[in-house]
Amino acid sequence: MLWIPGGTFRMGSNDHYAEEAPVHRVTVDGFWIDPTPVTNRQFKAFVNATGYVTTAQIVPNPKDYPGALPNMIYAGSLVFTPPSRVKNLSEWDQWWTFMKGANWRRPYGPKSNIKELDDHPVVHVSYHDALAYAQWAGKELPTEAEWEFAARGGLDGAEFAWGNELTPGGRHMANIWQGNFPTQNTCEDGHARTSPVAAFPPNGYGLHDMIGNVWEWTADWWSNKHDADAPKACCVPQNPRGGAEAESLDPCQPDVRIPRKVLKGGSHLCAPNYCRRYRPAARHAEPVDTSTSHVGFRCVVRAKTAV
Ligand SMILES: [Ca+2]
Ligand SMILES: [Ca+2]
Repeated sequence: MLWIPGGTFRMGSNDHYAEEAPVHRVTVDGFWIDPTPVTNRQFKAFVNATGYVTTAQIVPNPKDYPGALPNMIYAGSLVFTPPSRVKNLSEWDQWWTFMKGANWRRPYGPKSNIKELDDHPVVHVSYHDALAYAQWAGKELPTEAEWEFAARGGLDGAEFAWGNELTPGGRHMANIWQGNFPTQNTCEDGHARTSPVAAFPPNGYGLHDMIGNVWEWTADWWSNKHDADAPKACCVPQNPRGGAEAESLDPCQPDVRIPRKVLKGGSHLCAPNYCRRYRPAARHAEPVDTSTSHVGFRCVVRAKTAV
């Protein structure tokens, strides 16, 4: 793991999506963080040691999903399935399939496997799965503030984890999407789906894949926007822990009572024409039970405060 010295930084952005605003100062203590997302090789060691079964491998309880069609209640996970054409960019079910039998060992469905993917990030992990791994490893999941501070790599206020240009000198700095999402993936960065961790340059703190490749779970409950900046330096929040669980529920799905956590960093599906979330300030709400082919995680260890 790598040590991230604590500090005060400007969290969020006023220049993109509403949920990233406002920019506000936050202080975090120093902590250790994994240099890459957790890989299939690492997750396999955890499952071999514990017999752990992931959320995607368990048939859901219909009581948790009022209104769900009975024929949609099965063990599976969301797999990105590129369509040949789309009607619009607002209906995501045109490119996401809740695929029976998809899970971390079978990332693209029952006939797929991870034989060649040992060094790729583990995917199809719910928040519960990420937390179970962290606890087994004697670690924790980062808060959103810790994650964003680490992702910025010491470049306070910069647009990207590496500076203010998406592809400085034409160089691809992260595994994202080039072309017209979701029908055309030109793969100029060399990867259509996940990439081996550390295939792209590290940021200023030596961390790989903070941006792109896979979204990463954080420990914080979702909130629709950030708090206002503190009026004085004395009042800057220290080690903030996100919003309230009850307020993280999805207002568009009032019958479903699954709280949502903050995802960070964007993924290989983030594209300039659709989802410009390949930035440290970007954030996304994800229900704790949901797993997909583009969400993974990494862990932290906090310095123990002297008693
Ligand atoms: Ca790519
Ligand atoms: Ca990432």
